Amino acid sequence: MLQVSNKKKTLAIDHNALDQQCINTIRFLSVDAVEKANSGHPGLPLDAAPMAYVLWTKHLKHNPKNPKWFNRDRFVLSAGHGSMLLYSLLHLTGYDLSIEQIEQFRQWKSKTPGHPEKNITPGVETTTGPLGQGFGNGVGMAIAQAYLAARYNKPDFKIIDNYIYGLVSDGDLMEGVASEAASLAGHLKLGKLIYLYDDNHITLSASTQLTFTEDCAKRFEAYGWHTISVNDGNDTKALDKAIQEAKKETEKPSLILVRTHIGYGSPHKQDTFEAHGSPLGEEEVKLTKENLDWPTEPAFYVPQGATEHFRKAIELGKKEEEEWNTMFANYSKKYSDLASDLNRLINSELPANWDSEIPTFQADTRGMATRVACSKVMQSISKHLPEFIGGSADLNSSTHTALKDMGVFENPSMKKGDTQGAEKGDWGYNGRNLFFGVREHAMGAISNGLAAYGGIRPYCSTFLIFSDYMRPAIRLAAIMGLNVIYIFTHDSIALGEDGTTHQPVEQLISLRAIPELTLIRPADASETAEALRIAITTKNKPVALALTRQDVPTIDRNRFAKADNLKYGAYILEDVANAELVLIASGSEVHLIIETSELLKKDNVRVRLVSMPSWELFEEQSAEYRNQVLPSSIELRIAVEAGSPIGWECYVGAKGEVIGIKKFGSSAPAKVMMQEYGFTAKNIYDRATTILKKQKS
Ligand SMILES: Cc1ncc(C[n+]2csc(CCOP(=O)(O)OP(=O)(O)O)c2C)c(N)n1
Repeated sequence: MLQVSNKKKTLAIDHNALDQQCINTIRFLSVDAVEKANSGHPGLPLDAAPMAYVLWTKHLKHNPKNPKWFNRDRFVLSAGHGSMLLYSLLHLTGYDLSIEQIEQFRQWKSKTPGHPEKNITPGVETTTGPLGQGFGNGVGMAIAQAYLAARYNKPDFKIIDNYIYGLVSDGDLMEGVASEAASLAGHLKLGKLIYLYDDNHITLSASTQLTFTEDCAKRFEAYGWHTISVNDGNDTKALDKAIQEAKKETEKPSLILVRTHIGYGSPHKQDTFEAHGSPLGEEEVKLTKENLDWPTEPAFYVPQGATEHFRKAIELGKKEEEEWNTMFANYSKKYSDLASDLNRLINSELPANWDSEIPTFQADTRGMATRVACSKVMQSISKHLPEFIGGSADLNSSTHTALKDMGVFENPSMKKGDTQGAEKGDWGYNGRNLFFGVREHAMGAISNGLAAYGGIRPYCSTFLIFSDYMRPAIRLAAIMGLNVIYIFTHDSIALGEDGTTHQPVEQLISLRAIPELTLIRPADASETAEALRIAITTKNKPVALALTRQDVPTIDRNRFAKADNLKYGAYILEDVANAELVLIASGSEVHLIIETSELLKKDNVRVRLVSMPSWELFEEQSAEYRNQVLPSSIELRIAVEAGSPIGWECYVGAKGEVIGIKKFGSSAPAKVMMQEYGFTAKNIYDRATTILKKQKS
């Protein structure tokens, strides 16, 4: 019988002694690691250890010796600040995470960073820490699960058969992104999604009484979720029963609301925000250990019995994976095409013919918007790539990102309806068009989950201006190296009449500021095709495309350099012997520099034209190549881009100029906007003439 002596007494529960020992092992490994690092969050592991223990030892299907086994259950610690809870579980159940790594919590180059990071710690499915993101990631994983199951399972073979579990906190549920994602998950009836809510009534600096008093069960029921309440977070039997019930509910995602007490067992800090994010302190650690009948010495104590119990996961996981491998082998015999296709997806490989139907675009002075060209290319590749699924935040008719005839990812009880993109094809979990609704932030977080699950190449789309609504998720995709493709259209003030609020100015540079994200702003239909080729073939990195709303000419590639030079990030579009001036541009402004060069040629100015669709791709090239395109010997350079000029200085040099935008846009037709903001061949010509004169004088 465990009796906790503290100011707010919690219920005394009869625990099985081994369970109790294991739970306390999780608790005190976490507490000791935080103490040693002198930094971290002990409160959550102390309160959530019982639910995590029940989930990980009685339900979670995983193979600690092969964290990448495809049919494993996924576990998302959305409350990433509780990272030590996850590291304790990974260490104890036998992942490649030694006790030394636990002792190195939060230290330079350890495998136990402050918040969980995919690719650093084996078994961490997604990088969390920014609250709410993990919640959205789990929804994405559940969509990926449902899609792949619908596509590859057969009545006699449940090849894709796993759950997505998550641990979410007050902070997670307060964040808007979680509400967006929860609303969609409920609508989609994602029955394989099960979240445990650590309902401890305390956040970082206060009690939730000040900020978060709604009835969460009712809120989630209204979203279409199945909810279960567990009144005592230490009641392992009730927790087990709740998870069992949640697994039985196949048509709704489940939220298990578990009433816990932050910093459980700490005589002076339980139920206070002081337990949230600072070490308990030496004396309080001692008192807490005594209070929970735990030896005060040594630190990082793991009883032999607990190790043996947790490590059963290794044998069990091995057996489960072997059984699955046998099933897969039989599946391969009966459904060889499906099996090899799925294998290809799991290994992130492309089929040989994936790009065989990408159109070639002929020179055309009227041309087409790059968003339209992108749509054409997407249609041409989508039939070869079942892993290519995605959608927009209610902007299909503007971004043109629907995959024609590829169906709609919907809960199977939905009747076909009006989609504005009028996609034919199946409606159900095998549909390939995702309708995110007007939920950009969740779209970003869900796309990360789709990519993190594996087997999927997700794309998502909205206007470039609303990339701001997705930024936290884009940043995490970049940190994780996830293959998400962002299709941002209406990429400049040239979108016209929608006006100031819709016209991006600082968005291109703010995306370029995100490390490990490749941004491509193609100039015409041909460059757009190449940009998509890069997006699909890029491994372990997100790629964003910035596309025009307005038509742009399709460049004559017999006269100008070939569009496949886009892969170098910047390339010489047209050259002349002994060039004295370089005009550089991206996207729609490339056509302006072409026009300008005609004017300058009449004055016998020797102009080199450079198309620069991607800074990041250019920076990947050798110094030699970069110097060949933008040689230091040509000091007069003008860069033109209908966006913030910030950053272009390094490409134009001290004597160069940037024609960009330093203020917000305005509401007017596209042509007027471009004219008023100086994006005319005449203005570029005048600026060029001025700097040429200055140099000669
Ligand atoms: C988006 C975001 N905002 C703020 C923070 C800083 N932060 C970390 S934990 C936390 C609140 C913690 O409350 P809760 O989620 O209930 O966790 P608990 O106190 O129970 O550990 C905050 C504000 C964050 N990690 N992410």
